[in-house]
Amino acid sequence: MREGTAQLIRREDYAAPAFWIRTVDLTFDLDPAKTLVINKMTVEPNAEQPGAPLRLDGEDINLLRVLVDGEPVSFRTEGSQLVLENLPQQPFHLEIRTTCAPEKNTQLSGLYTSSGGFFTQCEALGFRRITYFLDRPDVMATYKVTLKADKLKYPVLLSNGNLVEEGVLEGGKHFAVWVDPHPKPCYLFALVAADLVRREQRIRTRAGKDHLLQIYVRAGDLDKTEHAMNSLIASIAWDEAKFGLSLDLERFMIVAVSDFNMGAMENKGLNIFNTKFVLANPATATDVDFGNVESVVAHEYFHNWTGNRVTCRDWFQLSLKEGLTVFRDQQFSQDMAGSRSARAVKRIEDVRTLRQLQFPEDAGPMAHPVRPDSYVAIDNFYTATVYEKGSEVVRMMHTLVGDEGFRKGMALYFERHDGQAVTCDDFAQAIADANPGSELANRLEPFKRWYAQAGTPRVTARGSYDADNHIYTLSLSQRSAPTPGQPDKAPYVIPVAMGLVGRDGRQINLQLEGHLNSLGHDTVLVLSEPEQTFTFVHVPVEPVPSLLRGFSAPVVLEAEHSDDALFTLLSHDHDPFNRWEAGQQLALNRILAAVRGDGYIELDARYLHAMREVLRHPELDAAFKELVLTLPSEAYVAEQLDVVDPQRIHTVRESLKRQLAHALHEDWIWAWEQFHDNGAYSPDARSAGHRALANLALAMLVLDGSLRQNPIWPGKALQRFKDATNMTDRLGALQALVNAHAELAGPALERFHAQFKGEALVIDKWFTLQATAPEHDGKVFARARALMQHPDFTLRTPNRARSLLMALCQSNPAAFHRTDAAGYVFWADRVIEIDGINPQLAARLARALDHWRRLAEPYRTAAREAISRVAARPELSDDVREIVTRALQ
Ligand code: 0A1
Ligand code: ZN
Repeated sequence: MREGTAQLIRREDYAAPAFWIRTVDLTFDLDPAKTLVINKMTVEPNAEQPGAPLRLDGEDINLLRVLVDGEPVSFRTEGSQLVLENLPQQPFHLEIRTTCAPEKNTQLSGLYTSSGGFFTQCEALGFRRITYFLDRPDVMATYKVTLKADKLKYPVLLSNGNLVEEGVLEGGKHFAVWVDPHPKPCYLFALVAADLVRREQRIRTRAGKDHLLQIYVRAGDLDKTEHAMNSLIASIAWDEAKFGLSLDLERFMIVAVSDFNMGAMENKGLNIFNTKFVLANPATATDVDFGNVESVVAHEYFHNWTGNRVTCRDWFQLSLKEGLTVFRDQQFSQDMAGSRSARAVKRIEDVRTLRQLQFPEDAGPMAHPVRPDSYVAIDNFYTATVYEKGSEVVRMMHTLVGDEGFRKGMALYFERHDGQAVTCDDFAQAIADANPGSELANRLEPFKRWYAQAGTPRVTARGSYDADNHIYTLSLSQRSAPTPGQPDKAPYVIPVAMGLVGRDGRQINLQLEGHLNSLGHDTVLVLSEPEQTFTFVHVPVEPVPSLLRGFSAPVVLEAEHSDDALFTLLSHDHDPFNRWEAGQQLALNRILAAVRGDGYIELDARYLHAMREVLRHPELDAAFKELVLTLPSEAYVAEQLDVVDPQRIHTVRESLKRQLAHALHEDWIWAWEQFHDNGAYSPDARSAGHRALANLALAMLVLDGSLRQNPIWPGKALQRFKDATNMTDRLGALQALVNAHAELAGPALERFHAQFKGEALVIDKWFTLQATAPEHDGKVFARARALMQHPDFTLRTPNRARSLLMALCQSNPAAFHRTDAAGYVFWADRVIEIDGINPQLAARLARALDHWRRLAEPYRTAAREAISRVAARPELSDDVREIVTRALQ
């Protein structure tokens, strides 16, 4: 275990390395218990730091010998580093032999075994667990890799680049030699040795080059690879068409592994994926899974340019590749979705994720800038802030320079930096320089505060209408609360996309005072001061402002719209995002009033009428309707409150859901009838939308039926569950029963388990479904705790551990936050237990209590005690130590 050293690493301490490693020749003699690694490097002293010692990183590996230009040399170790002094001042050969024990590597960082095969994960600091190295992204080398292993057990031997040789060895072994011509940082190194089968396809790209695409999986999973292959082909075409970026490898491989800490990894030419994000067929994967596979395949593929060809100078720049690549995968998925409305649905989903994960992060003890200033364990900084907020920062640049300007900016970025390890500043500079005179170029320095300052800014809008002169004045102001280590904030540059909507729904022409030209119906205001006023002339009627269209900046907007204004936007706004937003705001206002008041809520006829109108609307897409009719999550409601009582929020939200289920009964039946029969399965956005709305309708009908002891809809759901021909419908029906606590849920769950016992990803769903059911008399918590003892449960497979524990502790506030503190006791025990196995996973779970300070009593005190109990353990990993220390600060 990486333990105890707990050194704070600071961005301002960055210094170039004292040596460069130019070439690496690695030989692996693969054995689960003891793998021999021979690492031959050519090393070049950095002329700017003559005489400095060479300090190589290593972790959990046994050093056998060190040779410089073929001769043994003396060395010392300092902590986990190997230190060599008095080295030649010219380029020299360095050979290091080590061994490691892949089968004991339960952290899943470095070289490890999974289902009897060998796999690697090197980002961020895994390569040092394979061999001694300058384990930092600004050291780039070309790699030649020789793999030797038992031929029967490990028939497939893969590494980065191109296969140049293979053959048999004595003793039943075989070998393969791979050469990657592209210099890369060691975090992009990968190897796989396993018994796998593959789907492959040859393609010719627009650029006229031929490529071989391969997806490797375990035998039995081949029928789940078609969607990933299609997604890969579409990604390749998109990057060529959109940015002129072509695949630079003859061969591009994806390998699926069931033990993996994250989603997937962009190793050069050899992407390694969590099975969850590559395997999908209609029988075992839902529409959401299909969407995730598409976007993760695209994400990893897009990294080939944004991450691999141009990489990060240091890990503080992580968002350079992650924010940009998330932005690219989100744009890609929108393009794949097609229609304007389907694009908006994707945008709404992305914003929902941002608000659910990133906004709370920005408001808690782990708040950090998109480009952090310091860290203890870099693994803790693969966060929603670096990824999702990072993507929003790139999106704002895109908004400020336009689509064509952004394309030019990307071209300049690659022209300047291809083959280099660079910083977030370099990226922003390239986009700005390619667009002289743009709002971004004119305000680049203040814009970059988005990289430097943590916290979610709040924008307040106030409008006033002068009916006599037809003038509408909009005042926008911004403020940002202090975050850990950052008491004061300078103003941000905030693009506010907007329009003005008449009460009758008409779009109002926009013309700013003092400007001759009309701006049409849509414009982007740039708020860069603490407060600014925008005056619109020739406004014929009092408008409702539609602000932050498409969610043009990652801020909290306080528009203080009246119900009237919100109903106007919900029915008439031309921006689908703001239409959805108005519906959410209407629900949120009602929930908050009840939570702050006496806890009682009775839905008003006007709200119900508006929801009915949306549900029955002849033109709106089913997917959009489903989003509007889904209430804001408990987590999002909690976000709005200074003191959070999770049980109270749950009670209020559940009550609202029941009323919506009951009051719209006939309409839900109508929706079910309309959308439940989809014919043959296709994962396209339109069919998926129909399934989503049908499933919501079914859930509402089962909920209402269960409450009224009417067995009709629970019975129909059970039938649907049995007859379903795809996982989306099957799981939807099962979830309707489970979430309504219907009697039929028990037998259905058993049947589901029996039917899918061989399908690990489906069994994960089975655990999650039970752990995320709405809490009811403590039954859900009790059930989840009992499931720990289920024979299929293990803490060693991250997907399985997450399927139960993250589901309970992160995604089910009312089951987790209990007045008797049993949830927190359970949490602390699991964090400690998992930390001994897999610190990265433990640290993720540890974050479930980030927000303890905002909890009401008795939760607050009990949560603090649980965190303190974890923090008091002397043998914690740095990963968990960093999380609990920050939480208690
Ligand atoms: N770069 C990957 C994410 C990733 C990070 C760390 C990992 O192991 C600890 C694995 C994957 C991505 O953005 O997809
Ligand atoms: Zn990424």
